Amino acid sequence: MMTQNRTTSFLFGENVPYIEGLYETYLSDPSTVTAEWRSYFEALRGVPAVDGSDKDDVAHAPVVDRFVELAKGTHHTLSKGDALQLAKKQVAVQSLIAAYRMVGTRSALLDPLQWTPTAHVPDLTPAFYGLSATDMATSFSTADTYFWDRDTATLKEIVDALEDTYCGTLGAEYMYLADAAQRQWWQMRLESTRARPLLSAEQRRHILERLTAAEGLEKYLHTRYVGQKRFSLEGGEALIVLLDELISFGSSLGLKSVVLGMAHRGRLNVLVNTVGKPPQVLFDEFDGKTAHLLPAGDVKYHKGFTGTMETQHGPVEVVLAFNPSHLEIVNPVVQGIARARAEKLGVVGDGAVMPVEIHGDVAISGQGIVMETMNLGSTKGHGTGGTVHIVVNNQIGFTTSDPSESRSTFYCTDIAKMIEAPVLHVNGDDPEAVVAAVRLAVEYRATFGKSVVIDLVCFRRHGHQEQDTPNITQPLMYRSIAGHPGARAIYAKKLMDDKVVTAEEVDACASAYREQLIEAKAEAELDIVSDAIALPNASGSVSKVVRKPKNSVTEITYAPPAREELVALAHKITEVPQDFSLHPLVTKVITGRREMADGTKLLDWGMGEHLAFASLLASGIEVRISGQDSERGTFSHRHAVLNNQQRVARDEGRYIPLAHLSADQARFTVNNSILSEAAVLAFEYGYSTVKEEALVIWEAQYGDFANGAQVVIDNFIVAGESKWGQTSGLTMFLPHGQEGAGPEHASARLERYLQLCALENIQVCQPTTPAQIFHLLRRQATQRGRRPLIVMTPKSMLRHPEAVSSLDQLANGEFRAVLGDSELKPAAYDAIEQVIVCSGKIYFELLEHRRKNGITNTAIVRLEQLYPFPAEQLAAELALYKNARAVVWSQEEARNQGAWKVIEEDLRKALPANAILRDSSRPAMASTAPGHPSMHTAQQAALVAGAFKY
Ligand SMILES: Cc1ncc(C[n+]2csc(CCOP(=O)(O)OP(=O)(O)O)c2C)c(N)n1
Repeated sequence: MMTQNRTTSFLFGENVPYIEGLYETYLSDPSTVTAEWRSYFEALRGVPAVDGSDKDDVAHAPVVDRFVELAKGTHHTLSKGDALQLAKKQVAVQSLIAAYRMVGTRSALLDPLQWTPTAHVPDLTPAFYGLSATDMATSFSTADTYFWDRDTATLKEIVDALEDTYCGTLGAEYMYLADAAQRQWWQMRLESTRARPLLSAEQRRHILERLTAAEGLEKYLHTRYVGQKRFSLEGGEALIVLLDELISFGSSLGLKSVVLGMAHRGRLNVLVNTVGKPPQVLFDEFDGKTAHLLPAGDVKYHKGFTGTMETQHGPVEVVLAFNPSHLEIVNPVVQGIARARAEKLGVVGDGAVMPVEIHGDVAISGQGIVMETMNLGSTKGHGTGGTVHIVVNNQIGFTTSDPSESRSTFYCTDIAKMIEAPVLHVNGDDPEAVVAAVRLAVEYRATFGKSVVIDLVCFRRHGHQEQDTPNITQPLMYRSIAGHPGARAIYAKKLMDDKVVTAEEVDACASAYREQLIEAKAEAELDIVSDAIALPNASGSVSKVVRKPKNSVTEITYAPPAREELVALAHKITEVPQDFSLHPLVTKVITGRREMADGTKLLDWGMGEHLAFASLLASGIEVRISGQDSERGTFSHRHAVLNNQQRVARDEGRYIPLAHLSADQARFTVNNSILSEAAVLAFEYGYSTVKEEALVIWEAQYGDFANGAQVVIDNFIVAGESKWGQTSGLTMFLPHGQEGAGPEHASARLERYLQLCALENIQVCQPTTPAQIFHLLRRQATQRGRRPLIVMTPKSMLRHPEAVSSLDQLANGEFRAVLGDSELKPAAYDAIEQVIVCSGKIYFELLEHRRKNGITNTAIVRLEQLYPFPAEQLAAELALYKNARAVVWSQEEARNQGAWKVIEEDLRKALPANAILRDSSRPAMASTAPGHPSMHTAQQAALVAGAFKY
């Protein structure tokens, strides 16, 4: 109620818009305001019109000024209660705006099938905040917090704008971003445009053309290859529009390269319509005409390809990574490829290389690797400047369509909130909204270097694959799908209604695409497709040469550095900056290394490794190591990073000797990584496929923890070359050895790696001296044919007094797959009645036993490489012992584990004439090692003694 002669003025700034609005309402219909307001406004009628006419004044400024004048006097003022009421309403409006920003997407029109009922969201109704229908015409302030071209708007206008912006076919979730600048960025971008893109007629025709291509390819394949699996994209054709816009719009912001990872769904379509794989090649694959160039090969919907898309702003390279069937596991591989490519192009951190992960709605919410990879994405050693995640959300996963079966989150994308990635949900039937979403996503990433998600809500026209009958389990959903005309038809109609295209042009577009395919098919039938183009590798180049497995990966193409060079490097890596305060334990390590450099002390494992790295770096070969504690080393042997104990800030006082060898040395990177084996190993694998020239090492804390990354080992590391021709020189360090520390810290599961060996796909080694690890790493970095290297690495042996080498052994030797008995003189050979063959740390225990017991009839030979099995070298070594009647394989692993069962046949072939073969192992176990230290000790003693029994 307005009363006169009150001293409290309502004319404080916040009320001005309200009164302005009320004044406008009064001007259009004086009866709609209360009598008091009416008389109040009438009092203002004497105010001259702005244009000097005698018309009613509709300009606001003079009115406001007049209010102020009035307020200064004792005329009309608003009662305290009314002022409060007005303030409350403005707050209510602000709350409503905030709710739309927060949860508006819950009532957005996202589902092309309208299968999910649109939610009633109470906090999106004005009534929830005490606003009523009579408030709809009232004006409120929209200044500052609302990105619109006006400072005031009626409540109705505000609600309409919010509905358009947040509840149309594009829903946005970003309010959980902690950074206010980023939230405002989204508000500005979305609200100022009502979340619609500005598109010319030409751009709209282009969208129709892309939808036509997406649908056209599937239809063509459907009729040509009836019943053949292709994992059709139909229902999600907008993906092709999305990717097209991602690349072309991205290019306008400096994008140079896109690395895509995706599963089966729509992959053939993306290969042809986005990446540029010639359809002829695809037809050859369907026709089973592709030459068997690789030992195994793979199905067509796992294949990768590299192409270039020409855009207005220049070419963009598009890489689709090879992937196995195992859903989502390609994500970290894509990250590794992207990081390595960015480093190669010298553009890390500027967004020019963009990883794009395409997920299924059921897979993204089910597979843990999604979270692990997201967690990797912004770390120092593994960051890629933001990933664009796209979910082809067809609302079904094989036969599972009810979210109550497939997830516990509201949206399938909710995992992305963990990394505060904004999520744009968009209806796949509205390709223009898809374009809006992708532009926002790409610009956001380019601006903030952060990840972003596009949830493309669509459907799956056919079964999981084309032999599947989806109606069995989803009758209702598939009735709805049967009546859906498809995104292309819907958009074509829209453009026809808008007079952007004619019906004839729509038909002509479809025929033109089909004609292209028909021509390509004819070409494929003439067999003029080159096989070579089917084999691009992840480095982005199309490999024309298909490698056949080599005969030997032990071929050495390097000479070790001369002793003086090694000594110089050894000194260099022990230099510490002035005023740098080392921890006493590190001082001891560095002092020890100096003595090794001076030749007054034999080299330990840490020094062997360090000198391998240093010598490679000095000769221009990059070295990169990642693992959970790789800087120091889990067992404190490496100390690749020195930490100033007087450090005053978190990011200072670190010194990396290996990075300070010389100005022209290669890059050295050591990363303490996130605590994920699968994601980091897969990342390093992807990285290594691009940086073929580098020594890339992934290190497990204990070897057995790599079992969480088994899928990476099975599907990429051991099989990538056989399936895809994708080579990698990745090295895995797996601490291994029975030391009484319990079941989970004992075994790197050597047997598993050996079981995965074939066609010289990998190398499995277990070196026992610093010189051997030195030469092995150098061999790995310099040998011609790159193959992954699996190294069983030491724990206690890191400090074993006998596991030492001289500088000469580094300067003169080479890696030896078999080490003969170094304690025996040739004169003693004839007395040898049995030869123990072993691998790894058990050697030192056998040696000790032999010495302690004065045994003279037994030789001990070390197998330092288990695969490729050094058959000739071992046979030659064993043949030295003419009188040997038994060869004993000694291992500390249980009999059903370790190397024994896998190499038994190889050992047998290397036996000298008349010798028998037996083993001395730990008894077969279901676990890897005893949990009781006393049981470990007893078993260890028995298996060592058992090896000498004759
Ligand atoms: C790790 C893993 N588990 C199971 C499967 C078998 N599989 C293949 S596709 C699929 C459903 C995936 O659903 P979604 O992620 O929604 O993708 P869509 O097929 O619907 O596109 C399943 C379970 C697999 N390939 N990988």
